Amino acid sequence: MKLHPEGKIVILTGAGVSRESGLNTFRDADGIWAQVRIEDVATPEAFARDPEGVQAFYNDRRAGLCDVAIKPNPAHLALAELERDWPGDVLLVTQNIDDLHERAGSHNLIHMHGELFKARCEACSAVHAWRDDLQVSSRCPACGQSGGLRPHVVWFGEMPFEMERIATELESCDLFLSIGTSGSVYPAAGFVQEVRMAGRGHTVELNLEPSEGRDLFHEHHHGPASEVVPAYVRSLLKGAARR
Ligand code: BV8
Repeated sequence: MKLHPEGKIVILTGAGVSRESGLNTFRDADGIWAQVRIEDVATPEAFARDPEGVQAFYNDRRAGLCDVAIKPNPAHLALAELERDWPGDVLLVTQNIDDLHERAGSHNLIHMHGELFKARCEACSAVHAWRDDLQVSSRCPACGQSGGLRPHVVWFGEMPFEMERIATELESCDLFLSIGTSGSVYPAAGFVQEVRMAGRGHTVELNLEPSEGRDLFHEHHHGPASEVVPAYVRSLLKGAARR
């Protein structure tokens, strides 16, 4: 596949890219949804019904992400290097709510499902950086009200962030990489279809195993992200340097 060195690259990542950093995925045998039900912890209805239970679920994951052992792996680092060294635009859209892409050095980044280290006030909509536990009694630093602070995370049934910007980028990209995602959650799982319908971008899946959307990709590289992603980025950058 010949990619113009000024070509625009859009990358989608999922939980698989953070697996080798020590964070659980969702649908693997030992995944998060094997331990808790989506309906109990990741919907607005669950939060209305059991705010303490939902806060505890995210407090656990937020504390886990603060663990010094959790750090970017070679896949995160390779994607940051691609953004830095590729002559064209590189946009990274992640479904992940961890901060490993930022810590690896990625800047042009959209957290379409929100961020674990942020809290949003349902009373005044202010969004705050937040690394401690969130309680029902936690007060919003902006409006002072308690009872309305929630994780700044997109639950099932809620609209992901920056969907218009993502749609525009998908339509005009020359290369779409899907990394570490099972392709089972929409609208993210539909991005490859959007690229194919635009009729321009070359689509590549880099995943431990074939995803649900495997047949929609032109190219596949299966294996651990920390191996297949750096190898693929090296081949892209070598191709750009030759021109
Ligand atoms: C919405 C944040 C509408 C919370 C998450 C059709 C169209 C639109 C919507 C729907 C639709 N059909 C159904 C829906 C509803 C729903 C949905 O998709 N349901 C599914 C279950 C069928 N979608 C929604 O509700 C979305 N919202 O549609 O809103 C709307 C319209 C108008 C107005 C208002 C609303 C919102 C979805 C977002 C939910 N939030 N996360 C949190 O994190 O707690 S989703 C959750 O799943 C995570 O974000 C996660 O990232 C995402 C996807 O999972 P993956 O990242 O892919 O992880 P998974 O474990 O599944 O797979 C890991 C992969 O990695 C595997 O393939 C594995 O093989 C691989 N892997 C493992 N190890 C490695 C590896 N790869 C490489 N290396 C390794 N070492």
